[in-house]
Amino acid sequence: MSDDAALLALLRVLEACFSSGGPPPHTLGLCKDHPEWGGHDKVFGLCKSLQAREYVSLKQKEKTLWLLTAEGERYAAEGTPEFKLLCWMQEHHEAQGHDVTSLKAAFGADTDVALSNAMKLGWLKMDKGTKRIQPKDQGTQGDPKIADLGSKALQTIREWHVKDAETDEDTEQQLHDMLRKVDASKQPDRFLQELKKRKLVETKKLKFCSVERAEKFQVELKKPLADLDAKVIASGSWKHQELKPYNFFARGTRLRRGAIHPLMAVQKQFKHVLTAMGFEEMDTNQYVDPSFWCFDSLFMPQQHPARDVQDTFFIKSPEYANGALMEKDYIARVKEMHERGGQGSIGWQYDWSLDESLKNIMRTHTTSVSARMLYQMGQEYKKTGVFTPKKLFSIDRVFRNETLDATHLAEFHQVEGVVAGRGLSLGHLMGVMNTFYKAIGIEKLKFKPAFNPYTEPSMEIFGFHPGLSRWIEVGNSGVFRPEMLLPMDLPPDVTVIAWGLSLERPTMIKYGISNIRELFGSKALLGGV
Ligand code: FB9
Repeated sequence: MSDDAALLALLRVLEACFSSGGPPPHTLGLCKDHPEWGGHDKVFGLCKSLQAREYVSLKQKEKTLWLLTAEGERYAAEGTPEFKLLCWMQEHHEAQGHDVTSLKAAFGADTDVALSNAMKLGWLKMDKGTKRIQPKDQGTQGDPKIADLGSKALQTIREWHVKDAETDEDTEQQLHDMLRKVDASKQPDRFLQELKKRKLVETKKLKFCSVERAEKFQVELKKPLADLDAKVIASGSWKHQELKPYNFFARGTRLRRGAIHPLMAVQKQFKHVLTAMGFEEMDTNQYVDPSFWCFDSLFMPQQHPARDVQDTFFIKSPEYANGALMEKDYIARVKEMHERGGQGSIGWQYDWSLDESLKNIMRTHTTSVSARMLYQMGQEYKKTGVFTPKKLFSIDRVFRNETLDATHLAEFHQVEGVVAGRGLSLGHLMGVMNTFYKAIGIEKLKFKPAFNPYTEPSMEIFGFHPGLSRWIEVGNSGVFRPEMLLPMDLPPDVTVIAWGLSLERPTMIKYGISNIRELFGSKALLGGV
């Protein structure tokens, strides 16, 4: 039956109810009298629809229903286990009584609950010496002298529930009266609670409503005019039609539109925090770098495992950077520092190769950009004799030849903060990181000594995440080595502190993403987060 047909049928029935002068009809009775309308939920919906047209007014009501559980249905159909056990024991009479083991073997899984309830009901007695059990009253087969009132009570509740679900009256008192007839020795409400405790019955709240005539009630479905177009206005037909009230609270059509990528949302937050801390953003739009800036300028020896193909993407063409574009004196100072050290360092004591340093790679960290910036600061100092302290940051893609898994891709976005100034120490570094991480929601930090090839000392950073309620690794940090800074011609008392983290890890935590692949490609969770 279509909704309009059902609505018209309902209107006719309501017309008859309202005209009869009787009590207002309710959805339970309407549903019982008209099963063809598709059940109570459907009838409830039809009445709501008539209420929206101001044809009727609805009064929401609620009642508690008692109904049988699956176990209760079984006991109502087959009898309670305690009654069945009593009958079995009377049929299999043993003068000495029965031991529990033989009862379990003969009676099965229900034995424990049967014994416990039969003892409570006083149907059985146990010999204190032998622990053997037998019926107090040895009835005869077919006449156990005892009635299975539990099962009868369940049958009563089951039959009552069918009627109860169709009336709007509060029928619990009538149910009590019927249970008194089953077992006058029990208080009905206690009887019900006992059955509920044994999970044989349960209660359910039933919501329904009474239906009363409203101002615009009529036994026809006039569709209020929803769209006023030129034709309707010109013809004047709108004058004879009901206009649908304007719903100022209707939600607008959800527009399919773009969404800020989660990574970009977090990047924006981090940039805001770092800028507010006085950091300037470095120019990081060069993904391909000569190994020199990623490794050699950071005093990373050319044998370092991070420079293997297992960890780094080498560019096939052009395989080498143009060395002529780089300042020869600086390269010579880097070569000297790697081979023989100087100014207190013994260097790495190997034959440093220019060709190796000119191999082009996908940058493995944005620290290569930090190195370029620090070198420029050194050149500025050399030229002007003035050193200007700086706070710099970078957030951009870096590339690692990693084994891919749920938390690692061949690239990630590195966040790096760098502070160059005279006499900076680990204490300054801890202070800067406390400020930064507090601003992104990590109030408590712990620092663990670590090793980085280009910083000494170095620290792993751990933060207590309030949402995860546990400590997590939140980055790495350190003081750039003098062997990295001195070849840049920076003043000898200038130290540089730095720290790094990723964008992906905080983003995955923030948006509850467990697989990093959900952040990229066609599966990226854009509108969903
Ligand atoms: O981001 C990381 N964890 C993290 C960061 C922020 C965060 O925010 C909270 C919700 C608010 C939560 C977690 N990590 C660094 C730690 C781990 O995820 C780690 O397993 C993965 N690390 C990456 C390296 O993977 C190859 C994250 C990435 C990382 C590690 C170190 C640096 C940069 C990125 C660095 C550095 C550095 C050190 C010294 C000087 C200059 C730069």
